[in-house]
Amino acid sequence: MRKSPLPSEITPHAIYLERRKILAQMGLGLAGALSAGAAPSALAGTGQKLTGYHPTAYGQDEKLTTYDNITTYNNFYEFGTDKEDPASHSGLLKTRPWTLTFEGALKRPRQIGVDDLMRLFPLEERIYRMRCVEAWSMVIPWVGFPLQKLIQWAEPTAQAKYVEFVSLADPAQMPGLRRAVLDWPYTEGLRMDEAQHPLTLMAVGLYGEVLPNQNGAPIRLVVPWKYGFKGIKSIVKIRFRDTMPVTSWMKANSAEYGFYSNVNPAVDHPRWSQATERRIGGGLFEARRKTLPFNGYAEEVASLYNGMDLKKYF
Ligand SMILES: Nc1nc2c(c(=O)[nH]1)N[C@H]1C(S)=C(S)[C@@H](COP(=O)(O)O)O[C@H]1N2
Ligand SMILES: [Mo]
Repeated sequence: MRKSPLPSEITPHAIYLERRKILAQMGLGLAGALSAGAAPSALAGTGQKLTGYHPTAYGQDEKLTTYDNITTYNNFYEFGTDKEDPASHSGLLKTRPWTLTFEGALKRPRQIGVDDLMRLFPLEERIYRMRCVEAWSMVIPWVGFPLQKLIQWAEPTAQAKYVEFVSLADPAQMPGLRRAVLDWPYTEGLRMDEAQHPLTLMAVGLYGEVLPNQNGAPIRLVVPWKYGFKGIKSIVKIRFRDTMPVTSWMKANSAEYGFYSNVNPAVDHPRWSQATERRIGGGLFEARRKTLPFNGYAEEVASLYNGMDLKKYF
């Protein structure tokens, strides 16, 4: 299976950070992530450990959001529009067997099961700052692999300029589909170069465990320099296209949600400011934080948008 199994069989989230510290001291390349002080979690988690994943240098020198907050304050409208709905109503989601279908501009259409996929690519842990368009943020230790690798494997043709992602839409498993809050299935998209950027992750876990359903099990997208809604959950289809996909949020309200949706404190949402954000779990008296261009990842990604008017292409 995956390379270099690590002593990562430790269960309680309470000692999670301690483990990371030990790994760092062992010289396993964990940088900057010693964000001590995340509170112990009262929740059990999925209980399914992911083993053999590599800690990486992608760490934020910031306190991790607690497991409880990450898994009970969610947006996953297929299970309802309240923040607690996904945790309460995603219990029926069946995440195995799970097949990803690849179609469109590629050498040949393909399908692969999610377990086979996880065997193909070594898993990494990456701590990313996440910023929702609703002006709140979290710091999440994801486990996954770069989308770049999956794209290489899928062998798109030169026609592929965009990648379109499609979530599962099964009313038997997803009670939120009864309401037409969005044009189901949830779809998202990236430009090919965004999709192939090394920061763009396909996540299968968090806090060292298999993703809970409410966070997009069994596999979801994570694009840390874009607003959270680009991080489409429970993906069943990936389509390579020569034209820009029209995403669910663009269909719902194209004046408020553009294709790019890069985190940009200088471009307000028409109904609220994007200049600051509230860190989830910060407590009543914690000051709002200044939102950073590209959510703090400008050094890595700003060059993708050279010469583009980011007020126009919001
Ligand atoms: N299929 C699907 N994916 C989705 C959503 C959704 O409603 N359906 N919500 C998005 C939004 S708005 C956010 S902020 C993130 C939240 O991810 P999290 O709950 O794991 O923090 O998921 C995104 N992915
Ligand atoms: Mo969001």
